[in-house]
Amino acid sequence: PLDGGMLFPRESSSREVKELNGLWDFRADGSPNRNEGFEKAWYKRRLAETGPVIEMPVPASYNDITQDPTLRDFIGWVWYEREVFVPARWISDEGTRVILRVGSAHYYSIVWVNGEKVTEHEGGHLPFEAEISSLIRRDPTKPCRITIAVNNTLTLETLPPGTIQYMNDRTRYPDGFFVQNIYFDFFNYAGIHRPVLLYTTPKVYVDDIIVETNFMDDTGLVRYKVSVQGAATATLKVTLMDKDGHCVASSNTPSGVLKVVDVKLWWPYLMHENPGYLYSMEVRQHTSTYEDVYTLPVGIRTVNVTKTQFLVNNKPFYFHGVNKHEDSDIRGKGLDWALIVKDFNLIKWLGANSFRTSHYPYAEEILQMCDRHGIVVIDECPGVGIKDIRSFGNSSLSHHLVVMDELVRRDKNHPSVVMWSVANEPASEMTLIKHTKALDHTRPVTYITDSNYARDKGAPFVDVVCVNSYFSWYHDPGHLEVIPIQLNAQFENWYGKYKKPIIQSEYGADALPGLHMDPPMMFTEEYQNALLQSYHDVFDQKRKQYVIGELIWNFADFMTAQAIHRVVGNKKGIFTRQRQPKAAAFILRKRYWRLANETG
Ligand code: GCB
Repeated sequence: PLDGGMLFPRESSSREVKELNGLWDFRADGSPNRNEGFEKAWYKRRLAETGPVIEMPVPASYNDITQDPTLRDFIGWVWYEREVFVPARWISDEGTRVILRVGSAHYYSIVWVNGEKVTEHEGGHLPFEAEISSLIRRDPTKPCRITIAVNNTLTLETLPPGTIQYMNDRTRYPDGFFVQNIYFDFFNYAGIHRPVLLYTTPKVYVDDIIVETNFMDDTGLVRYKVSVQGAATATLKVTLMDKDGHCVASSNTPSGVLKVVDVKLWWPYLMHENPGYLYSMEVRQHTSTYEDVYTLPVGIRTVNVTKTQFLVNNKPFYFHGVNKHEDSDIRGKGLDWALIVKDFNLIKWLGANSFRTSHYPYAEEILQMCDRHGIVVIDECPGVGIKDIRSFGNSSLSHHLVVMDELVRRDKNHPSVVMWSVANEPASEMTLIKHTKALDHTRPVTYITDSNYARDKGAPFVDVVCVNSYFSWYHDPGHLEVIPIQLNAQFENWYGKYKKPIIQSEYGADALPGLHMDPPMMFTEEYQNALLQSYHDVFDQKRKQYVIGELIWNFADFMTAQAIHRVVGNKKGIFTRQRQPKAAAFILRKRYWRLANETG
């Protein structure tokens, strides 16, 4: 169980937010043991006083920002620092809590304020924060110096895991040479990937809200629980408002059920003329001295799974969507609003109604857009590349469980999130699935498999079977004619054994944009088209039975480690990395709009 909530920082009449995005001072610790920063306590003084610094944008991966190949491929600690003036009113008002929050940093982070350590956090993709009120009050005349050291080393204890391999043969490798082995297929981007900010709350504050929704006939039911910190008793007022700001239900207890007459349900994109309907739940709590207001968007919907169907609001939902990555030129995995909005426009243009957050939790800002636009999400944790590590042991599993705790804590209230994925192609699943089900009884749980249906250890425990397959690509390369028989067999075997609905969670082929051949050959746009179409023919036979979705691998080309099977990254995108369509994008567009009309 985690300590406290992790509500997304929002401004309100009682809360202020100050973004610290922009240019930070930066230095990679290139010393042989990567430990000079700690030995010389770089956090104690300004970073520029302990050695050379460069300017580094936040949020962004640092890898592609400079012309230096050692920084692109750097493994170890990097140091970020910036100074900020904290508004005097925040400091002088003893009733104000000031919290420093990092949206995500990749992977291990330690944070100091004015040379004093305030927190550390293991793992990327998820937020962490520290209250720094007393620290900034100690010397209110000084600007506040924030130092963040981030280490991207992956080991058997991290998620995703990796190994460090030292090459000690001095006839073949330079002194100190080592490599970071990874077991996943995307570039190991690092740095501060999401916004860093300061925000305030009053001393007595709304710490967490849990919302579960349901409906009966025309009445929506919002079961909620509010936790308040900082006072034994506080008066609470919970108001649910519709889009026009009209109160539709209210209460004054910390937990309860709000009843909404003539409910407007949250519907997926293309399933309803008004998708993504959100109410606002205003939680207002006060004591004689403090008042705090936090407003949470709430979508009222249900999710259920039968033997053959996935139901949203009791209606069959067919996933026609994409797998994504947080990935783009220059900024790597750094949050970028222009990219986010462009991607949503492309998703809608495609007629896609869903995506899977392969292979890690995406920014909350993205999930909020999904809530608003009705894009359905399979929310995946960073459990990727764990099958290939034979010695994958308990220490990693216990960290994996904590990551699931943090993921559910962060994303539990998003109506767009309809299912948790505990891992991609893992080796040991059962504990994770049970743990996640205990954390959230309202959502189905899955993991993504590519293993043999007969040997699979996790399938008996999941609600939905998610299968990746690459027929006529990794298997029988160049032989498109195997797809009908192999894909049919795949579906029949999995369904036959487990009697659970199936999502084709990955399928696809690399295509270099502009490369053409007819008859099709691998890596041409024609081959990608032909492969997708063969898959689609089988989907169409099975989708009326128990196949409940298809997610193309991948929405866009993305960067990977250098390898002989990757030509500047993975090219299975239907869009290029710059988000221009390949021929396959038009095939999927036609198909998805047809599916939307048939099933929507
Ligand atoms: C997979 C992985 C994905 C890879 C993809 C590929 O099964 O889940 O991360 O990128 O195959 O293209 O090889």
